[in-house]
Amino acid sequence: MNDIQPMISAISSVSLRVMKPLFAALVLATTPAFASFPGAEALAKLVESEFDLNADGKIDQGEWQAGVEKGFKEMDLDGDGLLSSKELDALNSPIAEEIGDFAGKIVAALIKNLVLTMDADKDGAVSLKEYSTLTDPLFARLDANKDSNVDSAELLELPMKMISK
Ligand SMILES: [Ca+2]
Ligand SMILES: [Ca+2]
Ligand SMILES: [Ca+2]
Repeated sequence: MNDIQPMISAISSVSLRVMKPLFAALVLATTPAFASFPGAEALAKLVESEFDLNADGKIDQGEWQAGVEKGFKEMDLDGDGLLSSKELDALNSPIAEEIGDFAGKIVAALIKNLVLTMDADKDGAVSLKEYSTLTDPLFARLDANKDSNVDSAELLELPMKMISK
């Protein structure tokens, strides 16, 4: 896992966008490098820019849901409502373009493995419903002050909250 450390630190906010912010957060959360990763702030800004539709500086439940669905649909290339392992493989080339072939392959494989762990019914693909079992409780965990909004400060905890139970 330590081999991935320099690659993770090479990830720019541009490649975070390519990876889809929530998946980038997963990668950060599950690598030992994430604690020192300078991109937690970049990631928070990116999630905010993609999710905060009315630009009031915080994400409410509706915006969260919409952002999660949008990211899911962007990766569901054939539009069948499932993320197949083939569709996850398709992340390879845009990520490789950002951080190089070798690192790109590793990061894409990491994302693929993480996503497929959500495949509860073991049909080899992840539905939005399965995906939501991760992202629904995540919103509540992020909303530390329980005001039904996730603000920029709360978003900084994203990688950490992603793996906490
Ligand atoms: Ca908002
Ligand atoms: Ca699909
Ligand atoms: Ca809050």
